[in-house]
Amino acid sequence: MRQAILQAILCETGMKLLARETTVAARFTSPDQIRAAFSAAMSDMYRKEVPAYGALMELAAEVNAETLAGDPLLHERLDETQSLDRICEERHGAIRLGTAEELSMMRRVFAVMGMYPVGYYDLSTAGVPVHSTAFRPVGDASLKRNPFRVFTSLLRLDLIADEELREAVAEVLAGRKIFTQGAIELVEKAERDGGLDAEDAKRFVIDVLETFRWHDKAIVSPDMYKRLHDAHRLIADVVSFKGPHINHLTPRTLDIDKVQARMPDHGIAPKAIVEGPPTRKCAVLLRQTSFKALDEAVSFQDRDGTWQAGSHTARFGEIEQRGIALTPKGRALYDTLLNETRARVTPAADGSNAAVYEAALADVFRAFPDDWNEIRKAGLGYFSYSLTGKACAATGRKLDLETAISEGLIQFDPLVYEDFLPISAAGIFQSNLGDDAAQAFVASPNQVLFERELGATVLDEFAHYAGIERASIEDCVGALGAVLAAE
Ligand code: OOG
Ligand code: NI
Repeated sequence: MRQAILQAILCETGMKLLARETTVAARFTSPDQIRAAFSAAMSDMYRKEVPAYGALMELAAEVNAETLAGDPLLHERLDETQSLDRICEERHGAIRLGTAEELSMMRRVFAVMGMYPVGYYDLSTAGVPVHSTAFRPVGDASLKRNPFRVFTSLLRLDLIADEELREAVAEVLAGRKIFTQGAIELVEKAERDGGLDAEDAKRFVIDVLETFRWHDKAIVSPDMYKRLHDAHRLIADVVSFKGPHINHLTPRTLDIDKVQARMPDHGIAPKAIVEGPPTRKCAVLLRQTSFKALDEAVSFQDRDGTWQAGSHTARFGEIEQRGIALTPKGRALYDTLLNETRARVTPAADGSNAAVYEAALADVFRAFPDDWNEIRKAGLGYFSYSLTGKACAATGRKLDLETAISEGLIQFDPLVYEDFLPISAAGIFQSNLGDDAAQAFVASPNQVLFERELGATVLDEFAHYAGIERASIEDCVGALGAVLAAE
């Protein structure tokens, strides 16, 4: 039954993962293991390159330990539902790509690590000329093993009005190779053989890491950099370098307000406000804050071959707190309330009205229930159901879910939101691209174009959460030996 539901719910990519899990022979290193190794290697690299990231990781670990010590119940529930190990290991990163070829190759690279494109994010509405997806593990076991995600954006050349510039950009991008030959060969090998052995997996991690590395020598002239930068800072960031440097890595915290408040004590200047929903008892979706991008020394080669010193700002740090995944109904309520708040107070980039914004946010969000059972009963969030262990004479009995819950046979826990939020993402982009970076683009979501560039469809996040929820109910009912009555 569970298999049937999963088959109905998971799209193409998810199915490939399931098929793969059942066919992979023991001689291969599992995609989950490769992903965990890659995430750790990336974190080590970024920590060396951006020391403030290390400081933020330490701060997050300190706050997480304190939060758990102060709340034994939280400790117990986390252990049961998502595991502490997972939270300490957890992080996401982001990259920005220039061409469809880069994006589709990146999809194949991530697939070797068990990461699949989930969701479509249009950021043109928020003044950033990109559209994006998140590559992440999709199965429950894979997420538990290591939930590393990479928010991946593709530059929208079609949104650059200046035709001459558009052509110059296309020419620079066509000339660069962001993957090593070794990485390409290993991807082809993994696709052909159905996996990589331990030795190849190790080489794969080392080779793929090269694509994400920072380069302090630009591939464009100082003049070209200026033209790109004047068109949009993001365009300069995507086009001027040999590869799509990882631009941030984000640890997960259990108390983002504490981290935001303590950042200055650790020598980190946070952005003005925390993006996303307000502080609540029952955390929903995703709350994020970041520190400003560093001004880094970069050299540019002139036409006569001489190198000129300059600088570029791109890399920053971010922290996130994750809450429950919302249903379409819950998400619509979230979007309405966020829009209402922003119609009342638009947060200023300099932080001058941060307190007023936060008060308005808290006030408007009182319309969103702050109790798990209320959220569940109103159909606003997704939950995972499990047996409480209470003995029951349920065999053959017709049982509905609510009765099973009220009789104490079945319990529910919120499903963690594993994805991103476009308005928050735009706020994160803006805070590190510079406050003057937003430009008015014609709102033009184009998922069809994105999927063509990607060479695959993206997984629908809502269908995915609904499938996990439904499968957990079927499991409980099956284990109770009962027949779930229609409600
Ligand atoms: C991506 C910004 C989006 C998030 O956490 O919402 C993001 C970028 O700056 O490239 O990472
Ligand atoms: Ni991020």
